[in-house]
Amino acid sequence: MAAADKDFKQRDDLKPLHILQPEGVSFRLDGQQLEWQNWKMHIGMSVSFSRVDAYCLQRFTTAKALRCQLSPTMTTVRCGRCFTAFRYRRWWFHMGRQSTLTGENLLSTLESMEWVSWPVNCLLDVIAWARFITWYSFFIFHQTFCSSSCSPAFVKHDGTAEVIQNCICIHEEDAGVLWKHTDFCPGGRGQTVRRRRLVVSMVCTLANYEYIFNYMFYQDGTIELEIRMTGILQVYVAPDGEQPLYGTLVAPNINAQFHQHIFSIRVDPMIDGLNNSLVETDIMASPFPTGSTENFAGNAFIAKDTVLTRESGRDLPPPGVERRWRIVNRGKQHYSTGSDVGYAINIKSGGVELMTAHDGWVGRRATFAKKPVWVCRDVEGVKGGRMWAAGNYVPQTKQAPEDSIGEWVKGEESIEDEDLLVFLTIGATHIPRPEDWPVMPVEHININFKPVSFFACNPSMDVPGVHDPKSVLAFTPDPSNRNQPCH
Ligand SMILES: [Cu+2]
Repeated sequence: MAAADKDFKQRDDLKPLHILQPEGVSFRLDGQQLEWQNWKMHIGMSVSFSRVDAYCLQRFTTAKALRCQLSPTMTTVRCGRCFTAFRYRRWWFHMGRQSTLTGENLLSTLESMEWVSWPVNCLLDVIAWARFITWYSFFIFHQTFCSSSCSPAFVKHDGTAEVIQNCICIHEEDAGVLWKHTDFCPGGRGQTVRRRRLVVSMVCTLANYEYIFNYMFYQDGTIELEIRMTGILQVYVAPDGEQPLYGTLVAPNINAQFHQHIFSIRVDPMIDGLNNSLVETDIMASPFPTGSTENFAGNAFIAKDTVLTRESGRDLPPPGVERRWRIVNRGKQHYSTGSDVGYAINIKSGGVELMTAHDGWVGRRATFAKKPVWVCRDVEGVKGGRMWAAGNYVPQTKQAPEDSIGEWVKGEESIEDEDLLVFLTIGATHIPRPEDWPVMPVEHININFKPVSFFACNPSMDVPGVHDPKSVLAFTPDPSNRNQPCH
């Protein structure tokens, strides 16, 4: 920018912002085992298959256990333009095996990341006290896919092993208010508890984009997966006078194409045991008309649960209906509600619909993108387990491979009280803005998993409120009061 615009000047009105943890971090790391605030997990990374792999979680202060592996497995980025062979062919699996082994150079990208080892004074990607992990890779042909017990691997083009420096970052963040209440009466007492979250993150540069994966763990049992995207839009030089139908002229003669980022998130749950079921909940207006005995004011709405019985891809709801999903263990019930213990899946803020024709090249090859949720049995075949929604390999085919989600569900096997896999389709549809040029401000995709009838009550009631002496009034007419705590 500085070279192109002689008036460009970096702003100079930002004051320093430091995050301090004077007593150190609250988490402990022993090898791959990470403990923090009633969470206990194994973290791992499987670079050879391009995914941050497998967070095994266990709420170890209760009798109930949550174990869950979360892995983003695929993304397909496609462009809306369809006129020329070069453009309509231009869609791909960024995170598939082909991309990382023989295509995009994830390794060199990771090596070039400006992350430094702890303890540190200046981190460019994270402002926090952080711990970074270096993975030592081994030459492994067939990964066991369980990062809790094996080392992740990256095999270079020449077949040798590679060490990836500082590829995973762990840090804590203040995340606003955890819970708060003031008694609604004169002189009523109030209490506020701050929310803290543990963030496990990695960044990879895949061609023109940076993808930032943040796994965030909260004190109330919530898990959030956030994908952030930044980098440089895919563009081409537009002829003079062209008014693009499938893109945006982000600068003169620079056409940034419409596209989608679509991820498949593999969820391997174990909700208080191996035998789980998937419940689909439709929330809708009461079927009884306004004025009726059952709904005289017209304000009633209901939540209708359906336990899914067969392997399938699930549909988005019709207009006027909100649809949710929940993984439950029907062998364990909550002491008060009587409901099955479970974890709800919230993909509402990350949901995306495939915008191409479903019988087109993209739709036929990337079957997973056509449904928001897929559920199937977790079975081991002779060639391994069901890992990648779009297949183990990324050949240049126009059809989905045999070993992919669309084929797995065709057997329509029973999924009640079984060892399940749930695949979630999330993403973003990107209609570029001039403000995304020349480097795009970060876009967020967030989904989360929340306990439902899993804990007896709010599991974060024991988090203490903190009066932080470092929080001070921003403005005060008396400079001597500037460093006084504001509460
Ligand atoms: Cu984009």
